Amino acid sequence: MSSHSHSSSWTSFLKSIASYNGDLSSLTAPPFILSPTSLVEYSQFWGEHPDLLIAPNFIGDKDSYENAANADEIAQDRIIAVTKWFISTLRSQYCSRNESLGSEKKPLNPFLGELFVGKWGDEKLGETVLLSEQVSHHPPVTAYAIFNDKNNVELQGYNGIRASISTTSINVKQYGHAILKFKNLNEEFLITLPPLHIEGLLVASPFVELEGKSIIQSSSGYISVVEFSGRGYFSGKKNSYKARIFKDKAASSNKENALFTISGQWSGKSQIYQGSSTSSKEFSEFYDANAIEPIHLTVKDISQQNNLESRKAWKKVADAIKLGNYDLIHREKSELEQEQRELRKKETESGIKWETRFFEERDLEDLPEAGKKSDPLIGLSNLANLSRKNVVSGTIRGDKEDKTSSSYIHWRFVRENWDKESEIVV
Ligand code: 0T9
Repeated sequence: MSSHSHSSSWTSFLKSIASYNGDLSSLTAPPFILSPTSLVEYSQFWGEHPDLLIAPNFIGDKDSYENAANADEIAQDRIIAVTKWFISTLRSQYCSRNESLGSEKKPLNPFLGELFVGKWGDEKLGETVLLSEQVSHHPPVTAYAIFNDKNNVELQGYNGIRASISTTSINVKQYGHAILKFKNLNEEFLITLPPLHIEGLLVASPFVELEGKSIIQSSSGYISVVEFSGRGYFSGKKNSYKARIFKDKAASSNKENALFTISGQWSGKSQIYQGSSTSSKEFSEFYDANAIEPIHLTVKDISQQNNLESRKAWKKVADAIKLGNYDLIHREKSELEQEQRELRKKETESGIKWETRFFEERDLEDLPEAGKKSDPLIGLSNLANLSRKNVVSGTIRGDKEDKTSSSYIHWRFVRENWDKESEIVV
C-alpha cells in the first residue's frame, strides 16, 4: 500500500474514475501518480533488445523455404526467435514504470504531431533507429517504426486504447498491431496487442496485468499463440504466460498440436518444452528477463531537439511534475494545450489540415492480396483468420466487432518520408 492511498487527492481521483466518461487523459490525477514521460515515448519499449529483434535474420537465408531440406526447422527456429524477442519486450513495456518510478504512472497525453526519435548503436549489428509519432490526438494514436538498415529489419506498428472501468480496476483494450519484416529473408510477422487491466488503484499503487492473447503470425504459416494470466490465475504467479507454436492456424485449434510450448513468467524466467506438455522434465531455459537488462536508446540533448520533439515540448511540465507542484503542472499543461487549440483553430480557418510526418493512413478495403500495392496485413490476417478491420487488436474474423466495423484504415510507415527528412535527426 502506498502512503498516498488515504490522501484526499487520491480518494477524489478514484471518485473521478468512477464517473469516467471514456477519456482517461481528462482525469485530473494527483501529482504523485503523474509520469513526466509522454506516451509517444512508449514505442521505444519494442526496441530495448536490438540483438533479439534482429536475431531471426541470421537463421537460414532467403532461399531456405524453397531449397533447404530443413525448411521446417528453419521456419520453427525463426518463429521461436521472434517469440523470444516479443517476450523480451514485455518487461520494458509493462514493468518499467514500476521499476523506475515505484508504480505505474499516468503518462503525458501526446499532442498531434509530437515526435520521439532516437537510436541504438551497436558495432556489430549497426544502428537501429526509432521514429515515434503521435498521428492522432482524438482518439490518441501513436505510430512507430524501428529499423536496422544494415540487416534490413523493420518493425512498424501503431496503437491506441479504449478503456472501461470496473469496480476496482481499469480495463484496457488495445487497437493496432505490429508488423515485423525481415527483408533479407522475405519473411514477415504480424503481432497483435493483448488486453490489459490496471490493478492496485485502491491502494494507490497501480500496476498493469496482461490478459487474453497476443498472436504472432508468420508469412511462413507458423503461428505462435501467447496467452497471459496474472496473479491468482492458473499458475498463481504474476505475469505468467504460455506460448504455443503451431504449424499453422488450423493446427492451433487443438492445443495438443503444439510443436513447442513455452511457459513461465515474462517478467522473470520461462522454459521451452518440445510438444504440447509442460510436465516433461526435458526442457531448456527460454528467457530470463532479469538476467538481461534492457538497452536504452540514445536521444539527443534537449538543446538539439526540434520543437515537435517530446522531451523538449514537455520540458516545463515534466519539471513541474518532478517538483510535485500541482499548480505549476496545471499552468504549464494548460499553456501547451492552449497552443495546440490555437493551432487547430488556425488550421480550420485556413482549411489546411495537419499532415503526419512519417506515417500515413492506408485503406485496405480494396487492396490486392499480393504484390506491390498490397499490404502485409492482408495476407497475414488471412493466415491467422484475424479481422483486417480497424478493430480491437486480435479480433477474430466473423466476430461481432469484425462484422459491425466498417473501417479498413490502418497507419503505415512511409520510409521515403524519413529518407527525405531534413529537419529531424536521430
Ligand atoms: C502502448 C503500454 C500502453 C501503450 C499504455 C493504459 C496506459 C496507457 C497505454 C498500452 C505500449 O506499447 C504499452 C503500456 C502501459 C499502458 C498504460 C498503463 C496506464 O495506466 C495507462 C492509462 C492511460 C493510465 O494512465 C490510467 C490512469 C493511472 C492513474 C494509472 C496509473
